[in-house]
Amino acid sequence: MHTARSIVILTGAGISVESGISTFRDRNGIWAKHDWRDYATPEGYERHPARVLEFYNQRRRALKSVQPNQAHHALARLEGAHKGEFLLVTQNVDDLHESAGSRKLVHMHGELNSALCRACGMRAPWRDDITVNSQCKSCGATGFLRPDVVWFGEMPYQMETIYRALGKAELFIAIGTSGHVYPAAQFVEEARLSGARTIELNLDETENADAFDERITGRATETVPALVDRLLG
Ligand code: BV8
Repeated sequence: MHTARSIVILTGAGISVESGISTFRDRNGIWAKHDWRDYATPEGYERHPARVLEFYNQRRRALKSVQPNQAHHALARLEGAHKGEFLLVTQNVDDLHESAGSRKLVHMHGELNSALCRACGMRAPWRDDITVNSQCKSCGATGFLRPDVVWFGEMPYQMETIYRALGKAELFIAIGTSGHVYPAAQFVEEARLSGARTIELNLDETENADAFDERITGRATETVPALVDRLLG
């Protein structure tokens, strides 16, 4: 298996738990405290922009006090040592993969550290709070900035790049994702169609566990470094 020429990896909130960032659907997860319809949809934003902006401001501020964990570092090590093609697709909007050194990385659901202008479409790095009075650095419009994250009903980013990589994948690994959100939850099927071997790393059984050739149960900080050691032989 370590001879797999092309590897695609999908990560979800579970890989960041041990860095101190909550998941979405666990008992005390983000959606247990905030209704996703109010906080992660364009309609929710239109209804209460200030409330949604503050929800993301709090999560963006929290990034300043968390660090990547051994799972993030192991994936950066795999990317650096792997001779063939490699793509890391994350559903996470935190910056822990890039902080660990990952470069061949796609944030399909956007990033907390980026702002999007509804007036001109500008997407730009943004580490401060976004408020209803924030001004776009490109077009100068005030009050049109929103978090550059993909909400429900919005098209995820770089889907062509992702499907092209899945079409060539010989190994697909899903780490710390409940397999609940589409289209990410369908990537394993795409990879299988390309003949890839599929492995799922999670704390427990997920919704689409049956779609995987192999399932490794445990905490990401233990299972991911061990799998990377195995892949690098
Ligand atoms: C779209 C971003 C179409 C902002 C989020 C069928 C086909 C296509 C679409 C749909 C469909 N059915 C329904 C839809 C619509 C919808 C959807 O999937 N709904 C679900 C609820 C059924 N999908 C969409 O709307 C998507 N867009 O389809 O567009 C389109 C077509 C044309 C034109 C326009 C549009 C957009 C979805 C993106 C939504 N954005 N958030 C933010 O972060 O606030 S959702 C949110 O869920 C995050 O992005 C998150 O990453 C994502 C997935 O969650 P997970 O990462 O898996 O986290 P979760 O808490 O669920 O699970 C954590 C896992 O970790 C658990 O399994 C746990 O066991 C494990 N774990 C815990 N601790 C550890 C661990 N594992 C290892 N170690 C540990 N220590």
